[in-house]
Amino acid sequence: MADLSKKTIIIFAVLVPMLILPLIYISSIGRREEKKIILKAADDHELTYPTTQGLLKMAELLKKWSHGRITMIVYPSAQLGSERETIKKTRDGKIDINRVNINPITQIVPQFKAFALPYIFRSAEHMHKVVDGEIGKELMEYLKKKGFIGLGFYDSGQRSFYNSVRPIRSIADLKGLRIRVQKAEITIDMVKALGAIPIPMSFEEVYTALRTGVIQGAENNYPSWITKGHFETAKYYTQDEHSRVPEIILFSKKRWDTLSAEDRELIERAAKESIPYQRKLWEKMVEKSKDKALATGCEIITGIDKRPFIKAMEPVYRKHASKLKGIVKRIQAVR
Ligand code: GTR
Repeated sequence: MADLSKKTIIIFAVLVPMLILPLIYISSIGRREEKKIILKAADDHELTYPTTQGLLKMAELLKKWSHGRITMIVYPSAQLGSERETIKKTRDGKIDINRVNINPITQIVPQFKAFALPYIFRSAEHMHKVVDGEIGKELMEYLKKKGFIGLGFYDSGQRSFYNSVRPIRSIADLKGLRIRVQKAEITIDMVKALGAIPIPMSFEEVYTALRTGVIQGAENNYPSWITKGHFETAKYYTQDEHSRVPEIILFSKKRWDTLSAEDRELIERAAKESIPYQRKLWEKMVEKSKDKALATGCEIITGIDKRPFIKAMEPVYRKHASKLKGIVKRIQAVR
């Protein structure tokens, strides 16, 4: 009898762990794998551009902080589609993170027109105070109802006109020029108000359209003019600095809702930390782009009288700003 209970104890002591431990191990693998997260991120600029670099910084931080559990894969150069297409895909949960410009977002959340209005920001500092402050936070809330979480704003400098026909020194020089604009009502109206012909098309189409003469010019910041090769045809860049429309990091709300509170917090923190990094790179990139333009024989027109340009924007303000319920006044009051 004593022998039997001894045997039973041995059997239990050896066999039970032999059977149970592998089961515990297998189920723990399952749990670990379940927690692994892969995030797909889109940008329409190439790998070396400050916005893409900002996303790569985010990816690096997420990997480090999650000890390799969260992988963020950045797809540059519009590999996942044009800006408009990727915005739709982000809403549908097919892309998790998307860095886009605010101009196309104004078509989804009209309140963002406040950031796209011509000459609304006095300086980079003014813009940073507004977008990083209460007004920026308020506008992010509207995004949620449209399927997005806004994680922060990157710099995009100032947009100005460039073209292949003549140096633009006054509004009269813009008359009749076919100028590509982003697919946003506010940019279309701005170009019309200056007497030029707005031609909406995607960013990816601009290079060929300039070459073939479908358009004679476009408007963008210095880095985009250079990196996308537009300067090869459109050699005259006029620093009229009509807008300072920031970039935004969007997260798909569909995917967001599936993440744990801890992971959301990590993602928010990584995005936040990537912002000063991107902004620093931005300043350097602007200088580098100007140097390249001058070295390749482009003409940069500076010191123009901006007052007539500002005045010409009155109809754009009447149409787009009056519906913004005081946001414009609040932005102007930010010191
Ligand atoms: C750039 C912006 C791009 C895209 C582009 C455009 O400044 O970074 O994402 O919006 O302008 O004009 O389409």
